[in-house]
Amino acid sequence: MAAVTAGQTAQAAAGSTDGADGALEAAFDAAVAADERIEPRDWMPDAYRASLVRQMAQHAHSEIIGMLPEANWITRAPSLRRKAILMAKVQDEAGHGLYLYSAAETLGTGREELLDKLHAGRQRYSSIFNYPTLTWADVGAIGWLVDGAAITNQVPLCRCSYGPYARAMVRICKEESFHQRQGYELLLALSHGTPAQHEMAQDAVNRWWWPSLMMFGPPDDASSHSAQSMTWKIKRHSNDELRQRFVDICVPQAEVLGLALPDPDLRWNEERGQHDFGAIDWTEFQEVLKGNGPCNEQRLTQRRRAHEEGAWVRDAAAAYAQKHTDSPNADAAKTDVPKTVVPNGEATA
Ligand code: BYC
Repeated sequence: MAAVTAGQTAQAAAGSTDGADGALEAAFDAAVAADERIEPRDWMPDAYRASLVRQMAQHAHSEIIGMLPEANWITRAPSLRRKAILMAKVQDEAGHGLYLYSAAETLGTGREELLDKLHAGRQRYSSIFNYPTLTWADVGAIGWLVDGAAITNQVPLCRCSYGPYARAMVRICKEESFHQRQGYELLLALSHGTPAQHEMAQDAVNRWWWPSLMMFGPPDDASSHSAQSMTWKIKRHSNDELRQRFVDICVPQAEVLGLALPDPDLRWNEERGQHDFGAIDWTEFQEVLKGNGPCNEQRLTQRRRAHEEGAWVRDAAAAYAQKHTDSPNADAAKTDVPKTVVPNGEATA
């Protein structure tokens, strides 16, 4: 963002007058209105920073908790090909978590602090990961519906006003597209397989459809953060707008899959040019948010255990980094960039 410089940020930190604060806020508002990106060293309102940390932390936590239900199926994947694909997908989710924790760090909130809050149950992760993965078809339903909903929600986040979050989302969305396709292809194979496989695919879709619609958050009139987040261009669309977009995308895809969406009220509305759909059970959503979903306790217990069991990896990485910082050759090592040989034979740094 050009309008508010690092110098101005320093001035604000040094204790500016109300007038100077007002000028910084006006410059921030103008930058957001002009669709410029806000960068880590730019001045920003405290509430903007806090809201971003809240959303980005929840998003990062969802990525790493989201690894758990699918990872359950790695050992039971029905072929080597399916196992390799699923392992790659689960690894991608870990990577997404890392991009997002790093992006949150640019706002002055460390990964340790965020993980502590997750493990203490003081920060949220997506409601969707509190449902069980009962059969292999659930891996397909998660890819098609859960990753599909995630993409619908996240593509607009590539234009989020906060630069590091927006840039992280570009790569995440590309990878999520691959995830969605793998789920769709898996369900297509099952749906056109034996009657038992078809039934398994239909059962998975029946169980994941409604929770996927809840991923977009509460209805607009109950969404406490939407209005402010949209003014700040953190969010570009409301929860209900994105939910509707997702339903409209899924209906023709379900037809190609040969699977029914479990909603008797789902039908095309000629006048609106969109699908009408049935009422969502918001009581269920609130219960899951309160910690009373089918797997809330199991997910958090597993996550805490994974964190404890990974302590030796963090310790080893820290010891390795320290060894290289202390080494007399540390400075030389930093400038010793390996050379890459390009096909025409030239070596580049
Ligand atoms: N689950 O004012 P609202 C993925 C909370 S995909 C739990 O509308 P906002 C993945 C909300 O935090 C999933 N909590 O909030 C996919 C707030 O509570 P607090 C992750 C929810 O922020 C495949 C309250 O309800 N994606 O990672 O304006 C494989 C009121 O809501 C949920 C993202 O996080 C929910 N579904 O809008 C692996 C995308 N919905 O904080 C991984 C980024 C709402 O006041 N996030 N709440 O206590 C967003 O776009 C927005 O935060 C939301 C909610 C649309 C989710």
